[in-house]
Amino acid sequence: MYTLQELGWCDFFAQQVGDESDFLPARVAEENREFYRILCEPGEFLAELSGKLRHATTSRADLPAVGDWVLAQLRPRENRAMIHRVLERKAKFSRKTAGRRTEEQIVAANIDVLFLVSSLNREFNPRRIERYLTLAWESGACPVIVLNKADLCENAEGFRTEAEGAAMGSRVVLSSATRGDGLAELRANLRGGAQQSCTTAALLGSSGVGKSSLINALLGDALPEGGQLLTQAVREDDDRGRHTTTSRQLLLVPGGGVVIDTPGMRELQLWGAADGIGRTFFDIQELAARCKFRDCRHQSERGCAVRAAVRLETLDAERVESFHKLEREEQFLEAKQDAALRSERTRELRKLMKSVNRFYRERGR
Ligand SMILES: Nc1nc2c(ncn2[C@@H]2O[C@H](COP(=O)(O)OP(=O)(O)OP(=O)(O)O)[C@@H](O)[C@H]2O)c(=O)[nH]1
Ligand SMILES: [Mg+2]
Ligand SMILES: [Zn+2]
Repeated sequence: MYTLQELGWCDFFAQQVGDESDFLPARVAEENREFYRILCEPGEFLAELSGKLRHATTSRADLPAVGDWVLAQLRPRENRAMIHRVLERKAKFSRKTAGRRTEEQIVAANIDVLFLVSSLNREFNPRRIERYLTLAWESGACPVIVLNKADLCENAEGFRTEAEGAAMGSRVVLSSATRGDGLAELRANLRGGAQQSCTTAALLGSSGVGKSSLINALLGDALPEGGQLLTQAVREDDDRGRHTTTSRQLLLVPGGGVVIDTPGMRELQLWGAADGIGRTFFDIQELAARCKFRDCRHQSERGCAVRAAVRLETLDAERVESFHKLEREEQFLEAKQDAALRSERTRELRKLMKSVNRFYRERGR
């Protein structure tokens, strides 16, 4: 049994529900091909999409994702349910689907906070933090940088300073899932501000940084025996993880808050991140406004304020490189999206032409 509040329900979702009294609001806790594990007031159910909903969806992003609120019809005796509608999302963290397809993949829906987790060993990389931040700003959720495994590191404060350089004002938390550092701070972020509903946080980061370990530590005694999330030692030669978590999962934290565990991502490609780049690199944007030429590309132009800042060492050259790289990636993606849209239109036009031709042919008979 759950209350809607502890699952993260709020007015934003309530307002979307009309006179649909046959249906109950439920939250997607896990997704596995065509099956969904959903949580609602009466408990936990295994759900499928209704035929109508399946037919109405045109892209993968329209299908329910972990964290989504849906309207479902229950068959309590069988513990099964049918999903009829996906409610509009308050926020979503998306990336480009891994591989060659130009398609959006929703990593987590309706999140308020994103814990961007790194670990304080060879995995630590401010450039990766910038990439995560860029997508995080695009999501509508508030990013918090988490530097885990502080217990393994003698110079944790040094790492914090370096991370703060990439974070541009976002909060940075030092944590240790094994020793317990920072857990209170993470919990505080889950209690949220004035809103009456509970906060939802997703943990994102490379494999092996300790996302599942942090969740186990946050859930503590609330986990049933044997109910701990699976964790696994990292490879010794390079500190990388072994992709232990394989599917996304939503869990409730005792004392309030909802967390989403995610599998470590091998590639995090941008998806519609033009604004996110602007926010992540607002120091560079501000400098760019002072360049002599309005279309300055900060390469070798005269009067470039960005290059001047690099020369004066008030701006990190690698950060500028990271900015250029993400911008190029974003432009490339936009061009590909345009191409995909154009070929879609061409297909539609061809279909239309065929039916027009048929019409005239038949009339001419
Ligand atoms: N010393 C130390 N080890 C940690 C800490 N957090 C996690 N670990 C260890 O790091 C390894 C990887 O942790 P996981 O929690 O499985 O990492 P993950 O981020 O969930 O990895 P994926 O599921 O593969 O994405 C495990 O052996 C953990 O025990 C920490 O704060 N300190
Ligand atoms: Mg994991
Ligand atoms: Zn410039």
